[in-house]
Amino acid sequence: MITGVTGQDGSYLAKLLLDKGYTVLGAARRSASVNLWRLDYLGIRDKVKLVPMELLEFTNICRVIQDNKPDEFYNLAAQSFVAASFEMPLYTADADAIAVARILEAIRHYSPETRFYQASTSEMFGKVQEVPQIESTPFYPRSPYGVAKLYGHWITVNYRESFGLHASSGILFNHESPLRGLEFVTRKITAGLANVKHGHRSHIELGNMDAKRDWGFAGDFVEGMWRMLQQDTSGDYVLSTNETHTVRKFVELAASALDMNIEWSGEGVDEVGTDTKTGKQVVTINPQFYRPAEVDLLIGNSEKAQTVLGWKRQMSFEGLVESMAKADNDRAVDSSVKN
Ligand code: NAP
Ligand code: F7E
Repeated sequence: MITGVTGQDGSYLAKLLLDKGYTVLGAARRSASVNLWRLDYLGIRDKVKLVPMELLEFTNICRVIQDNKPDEFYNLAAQSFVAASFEMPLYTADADAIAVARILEAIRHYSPETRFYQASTSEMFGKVQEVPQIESTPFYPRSPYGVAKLYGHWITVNYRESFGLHASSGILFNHESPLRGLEFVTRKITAGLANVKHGHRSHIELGNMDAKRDWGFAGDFVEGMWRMLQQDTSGDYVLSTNETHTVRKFVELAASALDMNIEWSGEGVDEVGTDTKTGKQVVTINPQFYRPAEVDLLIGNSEKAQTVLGWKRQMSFEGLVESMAKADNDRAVDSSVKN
């Protein structure tokens, strides 16, 4: 069972498990029109059995777990956009923190043999206390999202230690793909620049260009999630690429994959990126995209995952940016994406 099956990671994980011969129950919240475009993109829409599940509704979670008693339960559903968490701190706490306790309680009572995976995050390191970050690095979250996820992490550890559940927490650094949501900076850049290239828009507006992230490919990271649940004992694992790059660097590589060449001028809110091939200003800064508190630098060390799980990322940073830019170029050609 996968919660968040309609999201980026949920869809890649569903594909991985189906390819391994699993029966996949995809827990999705009720909506007037359930968002299945990622499952369509991967060609698995008809292979995933959708089960209605709302993170905020304990009775719903209990019934679903009692009825299905899944062998493995991956909790990927969340309000996952950091910027939105500053506007919706209470909802984010309910969906990203308390919901984890709801699920663990239901597993404890109705299906204690179920192996549980919690989608924890490098955002818990926030204002980093050491470089690079590993499993034992002290946490210092910088957003309501990071704070909520920290509860989700520790309640997972606590149910493992208190009740003997096979409950693992994956502390995952940023992972992206052509299926990333459009509000996250990577997809905003690749979709935005592809649409600039094809004349659907004039430029893109970004926030903090100096932020550094450890960006990997989502398809590699879901493999690590699965490996965690195949271990005899549960635990906590960092998954990362062990490299870090600025947002500015991501823009440069995406532009290059789209046959553009960015030259920077100005500083801070006056910084501008010009495509030297057309002479047009294609990147400007809008302080609206700055955050009340920022995570300036993330870089992980996934040595434990490599040693214990035999996990290592496969796709390079450059390959990731190129694959996202190419996918968005194709989408922009048929002009169906205007973001
Ligand atoms: P995503 O694309 O934003 O997907 C989030 C999923 O959660 C969607 O399927 C969404 O359903 C579902 N959801 C949200 N609120 C819900 C609710 N109240 N009840 C039921 N379902 C709900 O996120 P992602 O990038 O795949 O990330 C997967 C998980 O990993 C998240 O928990 C995220 O916080 C965590 N994480 C992500 C990264 C990363 O870099 N991607 C890194 C570390 C941790 P709808 O389709 O209906 O909106
Ligand atoms: O921001 C900066 C922004 O929104 C990355 C989620 O999956 O990974 C993700 O969280 C950086 C930040 O991702 C814009 O300030 C500049 O420093 O793509 P993002 P995130 O906040 O790192 C973690 C690991 C998760 O767990 C989360 O669920 O880019 N930035 N300009 C911008 N960010 C956005 N979104 N938009 C901009 O215009």
